[in-house]
Amino acid sequence: MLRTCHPKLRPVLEKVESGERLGFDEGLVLYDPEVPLNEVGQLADLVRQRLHGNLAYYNLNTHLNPTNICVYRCAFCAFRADLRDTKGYTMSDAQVLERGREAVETGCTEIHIVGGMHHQKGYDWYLHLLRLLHEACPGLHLKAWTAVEIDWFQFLAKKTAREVLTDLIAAGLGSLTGGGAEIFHPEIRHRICEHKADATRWLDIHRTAHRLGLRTNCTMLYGVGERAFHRIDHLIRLRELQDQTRGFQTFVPLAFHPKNTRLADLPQPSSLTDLRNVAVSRLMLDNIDHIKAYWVMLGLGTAQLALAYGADDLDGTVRHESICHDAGGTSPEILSVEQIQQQIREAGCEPVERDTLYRRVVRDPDQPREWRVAETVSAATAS
Ligand code: V47
Repeated sequence: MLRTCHPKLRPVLEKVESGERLGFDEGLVLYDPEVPLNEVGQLADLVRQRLHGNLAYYNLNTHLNPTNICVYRCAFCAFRADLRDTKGYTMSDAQVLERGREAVETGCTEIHIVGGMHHQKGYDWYLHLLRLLHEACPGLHLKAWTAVEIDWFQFLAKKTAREVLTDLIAAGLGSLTGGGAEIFHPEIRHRICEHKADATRWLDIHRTAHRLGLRTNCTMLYGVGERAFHRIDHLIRLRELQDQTRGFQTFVPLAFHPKNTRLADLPQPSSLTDLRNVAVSRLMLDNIDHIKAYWVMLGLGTAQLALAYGADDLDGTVRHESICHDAGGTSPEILSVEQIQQQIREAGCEPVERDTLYRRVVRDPDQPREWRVAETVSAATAS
């Protein structure tokens, strides 16, 4: 382990080595620019190895954004459109089904569904989309919607979160994505997305989902003008909910892409900032199993490096991603299985294909599109 370290990091190091939880002020130390990134990274890597040994996870997935038309005007979003914008679209049932079929044919285990809050589409349309996909592709895990969408569905249907989630589960929902969390602190949230679900709503919806037995993910969007204390506040709010429910599977730090957004004058976070966020999240979120280095947002090189800074998951092969690419993201549109495995191997880890719920996936090499779940991949089986 670290023989010498920056004096400010010493008390944090002792706590991490003895497995003690870090507090708010220790989180701030991790973000202190005087504290070398490589030291914070080594601490995070120690925690990652304790949890996952040498394993790093990926899945085969595709994205589906049924519409980009959205009532909200989040300052960081380049994806959304107004109804009459030339780039505005809403997919037909046939297009949605085609996306599901393509996912099955390419061996995907998961479809990641998010989109705009379309003011001319009723609650029934969103339910119908899940039913359609679930009936046509029953083996595909539908990881769908953010808490912000659930909040919108509640408004449309005049139902509680529990009622909405129960309807969605009956229609085929498998889990919730972690999007829409942005930065919880009102000083920032009110500047970048004042009208949509606030931190309390976002957290309450995930709490309700967890109590219904749904697993969910969680995110933080950084680089939108927030400071270190806003990020630590965000991470601690997630950690507190996780203490109550244990329903979060993975945390995804999302690097802001400014192009085509109302925050276009902000710089895109550097790779060093990306790596520090990965490492700090691994160290602060001691009760969330996985930290995802989402290569689409981080770029392939940084995502690969992140596997040595606390991350243990690269997300998936991905195709049809729009949110990051509309905002100037230059990552490839898709990775092949061989490419994502190669990324992981080059980082010195052993690639493990997982399903959305982090169960190991097994495939017959002669029938690569077919798959089955083998066992739960957990800390206990990792080393
Ligand atoms: O909710 C929007 C963010 C999220 C931009 O759950 C932006 O496993 C950067 O949540 N620059 C959507 N970020 C993506 C997301 C996600 C991705 C991968 C895996 C999972 C998971 C979740 O992206 C949005 C918002 O927070 N976002 N615009 C932008 N310009």
